[in-house]
Amino acid sequence: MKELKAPAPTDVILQSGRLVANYGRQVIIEDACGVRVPCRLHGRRLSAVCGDQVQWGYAQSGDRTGIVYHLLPRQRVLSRLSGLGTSEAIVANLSQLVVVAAAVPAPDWFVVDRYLAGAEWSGLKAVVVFNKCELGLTPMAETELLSYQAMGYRIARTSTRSEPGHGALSATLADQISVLVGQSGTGKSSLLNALIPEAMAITQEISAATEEGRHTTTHAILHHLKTGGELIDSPGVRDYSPPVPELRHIASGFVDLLAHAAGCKFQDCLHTHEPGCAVRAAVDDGRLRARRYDSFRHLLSLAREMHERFPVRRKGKESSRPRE
Ligand SMILES: Nc1nc2c(ncn2[C@@H]2O[C@H](COP(=O)(O)OP(=O)(O)OP(=O)(O)O)[C@@H](O)[C@H]2O)c(=O)[nH]1
Ligand SMILES: [Mg+2]
Ligand SMILES: [Zn+2]
Repeated sequence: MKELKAPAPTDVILQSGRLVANYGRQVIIEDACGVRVPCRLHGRRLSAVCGDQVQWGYAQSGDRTGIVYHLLPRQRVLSRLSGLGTSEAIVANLSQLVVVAAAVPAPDWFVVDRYLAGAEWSGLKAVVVFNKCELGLTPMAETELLSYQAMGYRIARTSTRSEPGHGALSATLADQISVLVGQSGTGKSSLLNALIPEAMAITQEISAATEEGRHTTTHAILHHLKTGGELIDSPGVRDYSPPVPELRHIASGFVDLLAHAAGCKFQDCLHTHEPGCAVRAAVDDGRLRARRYDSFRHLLSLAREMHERFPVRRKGKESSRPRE
């Protein structure tokens, strides 16, 4: 279908707003008074995500649908690594990532680790939620949660079916701009509905055959919390990787690993095979969990593969230099 040509922005009285839902070229903007207005994006090159601050206006007086003309600069974005090795924004202008795992579907802790690494690289706070607690926690799940807590992340055990409910989660959300992320079917939309009943987000049972979620939520939508702050529900994933930085910076996504890296003999140690690596020593004597180290190695391999497949000009050569 041929796209209608929108008038030049100079003809239009522009207003500030925030994009609160994105359905491709069709979006919902919240204006300065909190009114939600259906809009479409101007031109094909403009691409916006939930949370974006925008400038929009009506092309003609009497129009019911507005047009978004400009995006304002983004702060703290949740992005993912695309198949072409590029960074794709998912949600913009956040303060906090809420990573939801659950008793079912079986938790993929590597996915949780990668969200946490992404949060570190984007300067976002992070909370780890374990939902469907009334079904019980395996010893492995308990160990993982306590280990995230020991790293400094806030954790919350929740259930939308029974006590302890979602009180601990609610406290972590006040005055934050948070996004719920994680595997499909962990109960992100159910938690949103428990916290904000007016949200009326669609939820759906996980598949009995595969014990995986059915990817029920298809678009990110922002909702206001009564406690102050906002909560964004987002589509669940099967897998996730953040955009990968230079190899030597991968360790900064793993706060427990980074705590040991200062003791490595080489300043730009990659913690794989270098002599005098304090990180590997910590894994060997049990001070650093082997599963987290494996997670780090997976992300390092992915980064290496991406840098080889999609080379970019990088400053300096990665080399090992002894500490001064
Ligand atoms: N037993 C139990 N089931 C829950 C709980 N919370 C949610 N569920 C169920 O889990 C299923 C999936 O919930 P959703 O809220 O749709 O999950 P989601 O994470 O939003 O899924 P996607 O939108 O696909 O990412 C539904 O059948 C919910 O009723 C809980 O605390 N306990
Ligand atoms: Mg959902
Ligand atoms: Zn090292």
